[in-house]
Amino acid sequence: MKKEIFVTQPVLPDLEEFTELLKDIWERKWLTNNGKYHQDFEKALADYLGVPYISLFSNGTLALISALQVLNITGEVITTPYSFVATTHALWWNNIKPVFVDIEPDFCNLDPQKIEAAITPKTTAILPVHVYGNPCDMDKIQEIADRYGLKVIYDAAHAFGVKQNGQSILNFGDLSILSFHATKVFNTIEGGAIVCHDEKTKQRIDYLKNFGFAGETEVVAPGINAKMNEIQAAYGLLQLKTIDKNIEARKLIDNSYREKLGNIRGIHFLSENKSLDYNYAYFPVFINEEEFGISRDEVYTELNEQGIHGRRYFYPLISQFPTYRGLDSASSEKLFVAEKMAKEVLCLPIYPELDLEVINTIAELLKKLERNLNGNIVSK
Ligand code: T4K
Repeated sequence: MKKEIFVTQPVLPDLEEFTELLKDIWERKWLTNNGKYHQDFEKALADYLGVPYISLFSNGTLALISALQVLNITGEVITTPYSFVATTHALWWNNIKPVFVDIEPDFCNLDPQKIEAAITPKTTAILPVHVYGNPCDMDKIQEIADRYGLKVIYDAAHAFGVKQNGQSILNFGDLSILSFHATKVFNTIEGGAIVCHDEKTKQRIDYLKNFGFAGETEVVAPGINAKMNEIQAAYGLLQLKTIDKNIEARKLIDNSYREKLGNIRGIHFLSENKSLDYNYAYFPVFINEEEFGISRDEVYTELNEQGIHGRRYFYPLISQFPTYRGLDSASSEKLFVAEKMAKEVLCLPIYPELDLEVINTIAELLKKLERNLNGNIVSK
């Protein structure tokens, strides 16, 4: 039977080392609520990422929902339609109106040139996403935010460990959130975090993720329960041991895709950003039907039939889902670039243990599928 290849596969920590930590947790009987491993993991993570303060969460979505509460965001928030639904859902759960703004074609991030036109008296914040781990134009976004008195919360779910000119991109904006879901570059099975710049804000985040408790009998805010437990924190501590090696392995795969698919007409990649320490979270290709001869969906189906399961991240656009499609900002003509990218994108498998042979198989298949402009299959 052919082995099924998925878009990603999680890396797990060494089972024996994890078992040792589990034995310790079993003895301690301290399972959650800011235990030893939670504290150790927070410190180790802040250190690894090069950020001053980080608060662990049970997942990235709760981190996002809570980040909006931390800054008391209300009214309207400018965001991107080209992301995972959780980005906009976090606004919805806070009773905030999402205002979609188009993306730029180089990295599929929110287009700063189009933000100002979407600002109204009700706008309180900007919620951009570092899509696929590539940084947004953070200087321009901050300039606009400062001019209009807006907060900036980065959805950095894909951006674990990414540095620009040697500086963690998590240090930009007012807050950044991370996801440690099983499908991410760095996983704690489920998990997430908020990165902030000062101790007071960290304190508020920590109250909010623990029902608002500031002491045994004192509740300072209508908080939620979004704490990471000890087992996940211990698992996360072990994951830090191999993360560099895993990112290095992803880099090889990225390079190999670029080399093997680079000269197929109609297959495009995102630009390479030379100022980055990148994490190679995803490998999106964009299939231009006119140039390639067949559509992205046909390629997606063909690959699936060969047992290679790419994913169309991010199609459909969030603005096309029933909850959001009635919004003025969801109309197609305003989201031209996002619609084009969503129609063309296919994220190919990338994970440290991926057999490099799979890349050859994908390259061969794409070459077979590529048609010349008269509709004939190009013979190779
Ligand atoms: N913001 C952004 C920009 C995000 O991308 C996300 C999450 C969030 C916020 C929210 O963060 P979290 O609350 O999730 O922490 C996946 C993930 O579930 C989701 O975390 C992620 N973004 C999104 C981009 O991708 P699906 O529905 O595509 O996952 P699924 O289950 O189809 O998994 C994809 C493939 O991964 C599977 O075909 C096989 C493989 N896989 C998956 C799991 C769960 C494994 O091999 N092992 C596993 O345990 O959403």
